[in-house]
Amino acid sequence: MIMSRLWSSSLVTSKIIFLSYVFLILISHSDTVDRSKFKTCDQSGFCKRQRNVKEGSATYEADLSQGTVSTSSVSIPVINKGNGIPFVLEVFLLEGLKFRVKLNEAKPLRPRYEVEHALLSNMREGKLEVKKAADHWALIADTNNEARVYSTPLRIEFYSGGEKVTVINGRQMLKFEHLRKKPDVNDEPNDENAANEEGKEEPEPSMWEESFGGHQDSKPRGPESVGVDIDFPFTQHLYGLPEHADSFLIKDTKGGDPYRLYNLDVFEYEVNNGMALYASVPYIMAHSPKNTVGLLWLNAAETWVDFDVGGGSNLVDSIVNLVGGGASDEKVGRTRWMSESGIIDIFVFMGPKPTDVMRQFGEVAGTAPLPQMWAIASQQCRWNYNDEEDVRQVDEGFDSHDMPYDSIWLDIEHTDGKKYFTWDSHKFGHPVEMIQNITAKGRKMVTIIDPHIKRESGYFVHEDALRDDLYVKDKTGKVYEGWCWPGAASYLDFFDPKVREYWSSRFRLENYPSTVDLYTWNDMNEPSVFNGPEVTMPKDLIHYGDWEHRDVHNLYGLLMVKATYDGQMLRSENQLRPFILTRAAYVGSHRYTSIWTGDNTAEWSHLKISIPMCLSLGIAGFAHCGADIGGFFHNPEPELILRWYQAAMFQPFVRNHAHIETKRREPWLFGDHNTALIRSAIRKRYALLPYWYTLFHQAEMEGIPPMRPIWMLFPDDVKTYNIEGQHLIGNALMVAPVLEKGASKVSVYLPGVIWYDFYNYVAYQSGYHTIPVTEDSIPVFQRGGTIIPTKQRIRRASTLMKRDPFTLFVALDENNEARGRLYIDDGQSFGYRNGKFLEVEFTFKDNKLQSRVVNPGSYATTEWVERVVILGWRNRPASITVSSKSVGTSKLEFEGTHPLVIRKPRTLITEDWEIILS
Ligand code: MIG
Repeated sequence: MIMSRLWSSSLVTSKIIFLSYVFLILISHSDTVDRSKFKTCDQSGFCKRQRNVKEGSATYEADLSQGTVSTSSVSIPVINKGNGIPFVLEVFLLEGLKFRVKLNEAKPLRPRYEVEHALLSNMREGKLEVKKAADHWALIADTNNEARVYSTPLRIEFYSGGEKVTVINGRQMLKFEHLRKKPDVNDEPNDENAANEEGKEEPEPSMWEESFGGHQDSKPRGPESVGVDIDFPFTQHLYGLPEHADSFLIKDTKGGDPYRLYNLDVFEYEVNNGMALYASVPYIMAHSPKNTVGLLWLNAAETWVDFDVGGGSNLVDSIVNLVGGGASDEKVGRTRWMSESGIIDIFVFMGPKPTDVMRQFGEVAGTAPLPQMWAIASQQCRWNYNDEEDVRQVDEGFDSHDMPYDSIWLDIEHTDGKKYFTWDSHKFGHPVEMIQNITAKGRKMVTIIDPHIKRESGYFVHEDALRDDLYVKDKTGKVYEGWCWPGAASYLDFFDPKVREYWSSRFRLENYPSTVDLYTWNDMNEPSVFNGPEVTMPKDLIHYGDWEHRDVHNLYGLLMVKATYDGQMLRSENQLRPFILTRAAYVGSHRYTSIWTGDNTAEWSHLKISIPMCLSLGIAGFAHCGADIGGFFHNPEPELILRWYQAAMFQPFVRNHAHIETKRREPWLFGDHNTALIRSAIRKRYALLPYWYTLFHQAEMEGIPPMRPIWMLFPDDVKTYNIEGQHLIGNALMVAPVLEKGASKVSVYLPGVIWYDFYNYVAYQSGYHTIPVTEDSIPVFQRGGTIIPTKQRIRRASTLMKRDPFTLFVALDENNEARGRLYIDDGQSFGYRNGKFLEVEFTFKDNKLQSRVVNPGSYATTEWVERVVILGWRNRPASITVSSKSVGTSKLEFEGTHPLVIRKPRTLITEDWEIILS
């Protein structure tokens, strides 16, 4: 403290110099997002009203005497003393230590929207014990977990292991705007309506209509926003809230705008800010060494979230902190959530460990299903491949350059005039032949299908939609007409079950001729409307069920991919696992689709941000996330695309994609030298596919994403909490990509005990290291104590490696032990859900490597083990023997000590075997 006061004046001076410097940089940067197209909180009526709420101003009280109790929940009347409006508070316990808190008006003027489709329908209830005290009820889940509802003033506290981990309305900032009749223009200002406004506030003009950027929002239903403070008294380390092009660790929003969640097509988005992007998942994790909790705010309307987590969101703010004597020592993470309509519906996942929270989230929102093997390999896309000849040449280019890839994608230009489910007859006149040419090599094709439907008579989707009433309507009940790629377009109302059924049927083979194994890219599903407010739909449009677009906006993309998923199931008659890539998403979209981070830019900062963006989406359920390799806009310099390839090969979803106006970007176009380096990067991905596939299976089973923040594995190592440029793949690999131009070294933090460079086998103790890098490498480490299954015979596509043998990498820990797992199945069907799979456990202990089939499903395979590489072995063994049913007992050839390479055990992966070193 004294130090900071003494230093403050000189610090302020230098901060101000620094600040002017930053302003100069900002001004000189030209290619940036047009911020004037998108609202700030101040320009969004409800956000402004909600943000004006002061601490301690809420006047809500719970009447415990009128509360009722059931086995898994309580229901308690609440009244807003300020205006007499009655509410109902419900608190539920779900099995597996999850609480749910719902607050709604007791007698709303009309129903308020409650989110549908996002969560699983079969959540299991827990068993609650309720202890009633004079001023609160304690809702006891088990000896370590409880929630307490306090009556006056209303607040809800959550305890885990004796620590208070979450508090709702602890700062008394609840503001729930009740539905009301529009005041008559002739009414006196002090009439009944005005008196019924929340608290003491004056009614604002923005309550009954507002406009932005020349668009009028008629707001016939008036103000109906909800907002409340939610605090985490145990930590300021909050993570997630995708999708933002920002750090994984959430930043303070004091002095800036709140983070915004409103699915938007943001042209040329910039990094390091909380502006809305294509996807919205109102979900965060709060983490400390002792506890981890997850918090889900289930509301699909426009949402803003404020964070008070220390540090300050911008320089001005940190100067204020410095002048004020430095940041305070308290470690409370304070948040406030604000949504334009709907109800308050909050889930608190009690942990206590990060992986517990992931499981709990998965039990509510579902998990990402295991993709087909090809989908986790490398994909090639471009806006656009021009014609069938172009597709053929690109496909052959991969072969002639000896680079594996698994799918080629067609963007919007492949259609007849942006009419989806059609083909341009000149450029793509023979889709069946074209696709068969691709699939014959074990590869797949993906076509884009967008939600805007061209208003052209004769286009079957449009005719069907008009005839069967499938489109979204405007507030007068007329079909809404917007502007998008096809020109005049209308939008299917995916909220209507009959529309979803119609959409799904479009994917039937007879309705979209080509081959069965054709897959789908759903873009523009925020939805993007070129001439709409903020490039999306007006909020006063009407959807199925008489809900305003305002209520359901963030769900539009989810319902589209859900219908697409069902469509692919129809297409393959349930034989093939669907693959969909989406741009827009909400809570639960991951049950149907993979995701990418949209239109990024060929800049180093965008390569860097791809890591936190996918970590953030990962903890929100999106196991299969990636960014356009090289950056969508502009042309990456060779060094950037090389480093991007190297990093992306260690991210879940891998796709090279670029804007129509960029130079061609196939991976052999950056000179022979770079071609070889990129080839080497891609081959590393293919070698690791068995490991990735095992992790994707784990994601489906346990809800844990393959790409993980380091603290997920090392929860008590606080040094991992701020790391944004490094991440784990599973629990065995640490990746630290090169993210700076011209870098010759990378600074790495390694937690735990011992790690090995995965490619040159150098051993590292835990701690900070500066790792030299060459052009051919980014630092990747295998953790001592793990075993990784790989395949080293790289072929043209992953599907062709199906029967190839395994090489195991055994990295020993300080006790000369290690373990690992392998999951295999046919890589494409749903057979694995009916036992057609195999799970193998590898253990190294007492100089013996054992392989045990722990889950002998009925999947039959001839895959075998061709090599074992042991890292951390200290002296040369006298002999090594293998024994199994199929090979009997025999001596093996080997060489080296570190690594110790054991050749050709030849054991089958389907049998138990062991290798003994003596
Ligand atoms: O307004 O389909 O993010 O990947 O290439 C642009 C053309 C529309 C946006 C997607 C991008 C895609 C492009 N689309």
